[in-house]
Amino acid sequence: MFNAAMNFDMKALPATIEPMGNGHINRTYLVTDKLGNKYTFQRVNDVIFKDVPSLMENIRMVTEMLREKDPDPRHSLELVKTKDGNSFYHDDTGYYRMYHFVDDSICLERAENEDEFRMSAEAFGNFQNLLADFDASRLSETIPMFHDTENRVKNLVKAIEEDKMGRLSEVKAEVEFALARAEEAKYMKGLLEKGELKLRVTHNDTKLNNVLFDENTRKPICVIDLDTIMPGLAANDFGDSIRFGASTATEDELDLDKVTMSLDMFRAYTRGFLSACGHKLTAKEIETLPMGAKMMTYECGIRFLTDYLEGDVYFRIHREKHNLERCRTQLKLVYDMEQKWDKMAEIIKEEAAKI
Ligand code: ADP
Ligand code: GN1
Ligand code: MG
Repeated sequence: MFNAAMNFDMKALPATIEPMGNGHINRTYLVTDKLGNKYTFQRVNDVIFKDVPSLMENIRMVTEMLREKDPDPRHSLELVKTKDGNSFYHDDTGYYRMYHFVDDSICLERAENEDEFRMSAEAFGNFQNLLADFDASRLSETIPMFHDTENRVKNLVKAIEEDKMGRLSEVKAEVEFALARAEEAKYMKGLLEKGELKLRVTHNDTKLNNVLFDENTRKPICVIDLDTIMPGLAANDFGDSIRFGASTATEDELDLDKVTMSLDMFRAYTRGFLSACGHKLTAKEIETLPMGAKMMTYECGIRFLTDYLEGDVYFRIHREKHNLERCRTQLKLVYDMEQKWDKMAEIIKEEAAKI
């Protein structure tokens, strides 16, 4: 890591490198140089992201645009270039990038209260506003069909048929639950194809730990994890946040009785999101927000299940059945949303009336 870090144009030589964060995809480190300056240093997962140079070009363009619109250095990520002026470094150990560390920032795995969650919604809603006039044709698709839920079902069916690890017999209940909802997986795509929903430039990975908060004020300062900025649906950005942040437990909670979708958190997020970007959304986009929540949760559940069946090749795991445990929380949340469906729709209506 030291060798790779040495290629970046830091203010002094690197002194320490320590692992940081809880992302499932990249390897993230905190680098401190000999003058005490801090940097976020990442090895980008090039198994998942097949074209890292194009991905880094997306990030370069987007971070430059964000910086033009809001020059406060704490409000957007800023790449540290390599000594020869590139936005990433590549050698036979992988692809690396570096950002200036955002001072006095923390990442939250759980919101402590509704206010914090509402503020994270404002951060993601504003982020979507800032990207609204970004020309989508300049962006590469970093993971094809990323939120094509129907295709995610196809991948699950393939994993079931192959049963590479011989794990299928252990996950019969999860498979049955997932496949019983396969038709619904086509719903959002159907609306898009009929022209009832539109593509926007979206973040696509809006979990709470992809926003940096100020450690003193506990207010959001900066949206991070820009790897999946691509054309997408507003309801999916809304929904992925609900999936993670409105849950009453962590993504890998073992006691499923603890896992429910909090309607109070759902309302708080809705309020924040609509206050930030609701005026730009069509009536159909607003109406489909609950479906975005359900589909992002369902999709994430079946992605964890597929990965478990395929031998844990995508998401980083920390224990043997981690992906299965994560899958179970997501499917429990889907079930809980189904019980609360009418209430969710009502909350959306009530909050939309206030915009
Ligand atoms: P991944 O795709 O693996 O999630 P991220 O870019 O989201 O990669 O970084 C992984 C994690 O590292 C984040 O969820 C967060 O916990 C932590 N992290 C990244 N950048 C910072 C930062 N500037 N300050 C504090 N934590 C950070
Ligand atoms: C991954 O990169 P990270 O850890 O923020 C994943 C998301 C999933 C999430 C589940 C590029 O997010 O799509 O929703 O895990 N990111 C990618 O926690 O696949
Ligand atoms: Mg992340």
